[in-house]
Amino acid sequence: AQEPVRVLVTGAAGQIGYALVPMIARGVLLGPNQPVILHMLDIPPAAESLNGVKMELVDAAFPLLKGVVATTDVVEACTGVNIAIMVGGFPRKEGMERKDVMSKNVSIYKAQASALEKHAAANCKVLVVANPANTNALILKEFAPSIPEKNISCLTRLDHNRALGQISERLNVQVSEVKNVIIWGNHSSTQYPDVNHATVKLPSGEEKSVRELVADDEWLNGEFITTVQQRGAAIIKARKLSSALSAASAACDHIRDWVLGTPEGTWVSMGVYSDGSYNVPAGLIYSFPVTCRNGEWSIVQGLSVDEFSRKKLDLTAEELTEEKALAYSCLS
Ligand code: NAX
Repeated sequence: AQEPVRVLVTGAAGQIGYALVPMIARGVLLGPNQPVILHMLDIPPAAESLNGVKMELVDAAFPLLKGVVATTDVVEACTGVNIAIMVGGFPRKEGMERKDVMSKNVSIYKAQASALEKHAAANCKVLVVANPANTNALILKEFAPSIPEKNISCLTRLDHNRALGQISERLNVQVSEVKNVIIWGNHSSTQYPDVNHATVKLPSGEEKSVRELVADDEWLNGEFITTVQQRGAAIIKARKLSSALSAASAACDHIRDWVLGTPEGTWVSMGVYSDGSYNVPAGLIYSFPVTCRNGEWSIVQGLSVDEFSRKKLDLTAEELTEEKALAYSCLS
């Protein structure tokens, strides 16, 4: 039998946590043959609720779930974990300054970085979901210098999946036949959803470009982009709660593809440490198109970037540079 993989979920008593932990325990994250042990972390005010989630996990009798650690102790939560999904954070509340929210998250991610660095399994892979996701991941990277930078990422797969969904709805094709959209940059409203290389597989088996099939550049360069950028707000308006099941599902997609690989000819979007590819400043956590193999991502190289796209790549990079400066100013 395979050894169980230990998966940490922080903020596990929250909305996304509640949707995510059953997916992990069912094998959505690592496949139907991989046993898992769940490590769930939350803060003391949520301890009782976290224990309730643990009770439900027991009640669900998941065959793949070999153990549950539910704790408010960061060290206990991080010990021996192979995968860490960081969903816990400090949300922006009405009337709060951006700097105050940043400052709270910087201190959370600094502390959790140290705990992961000291206590996680060697080669632990980290996915940051909590906002500001890119910058939280950057802080985590800075304060866990012994974790390889290749192992630290943030979630933009939800935005990627939203873009696939919009194209699928517009063309009235199955979402599984749409591929190779790209989310560039920050998981914020400056992100750039790019369809210039995206394709659809037609029933005949032929692959056609999304631009050609949609045949409406005005929509693709306008409403499509803003719909994807503002989808989170639209969900809040409709549900009076922010996206949870789609975020949990995207987190599973992100880790699964990272660990098990992307299909031949398909790329996905991940927030990763920039090496300067596509003239994006090095040293930011920026969302790029990536393929994954043998547990490692690589940025897809050589895609053409037109003038329209260039401006959008730069705009979201500028925002991330500014966020990085704000985060650093919170450290001093
Ligand atoms: P909730 O407020 O429902 O849950 C957050 C949980 O984190 C709470 O249970 C809270 O007690 C816990 N928490 C707070 N500080 C903690 C700490 N220091 N250590 C451990 N746990 C801590 O929020 P939810 O809707 O689940 O969203 C979680 C995060 O995901 C938010 O930051 C949200 O902005 C972010 N999102 C990111 C997305 C992405 O695509 N990257 C999309 C969805 C979501 O908006």
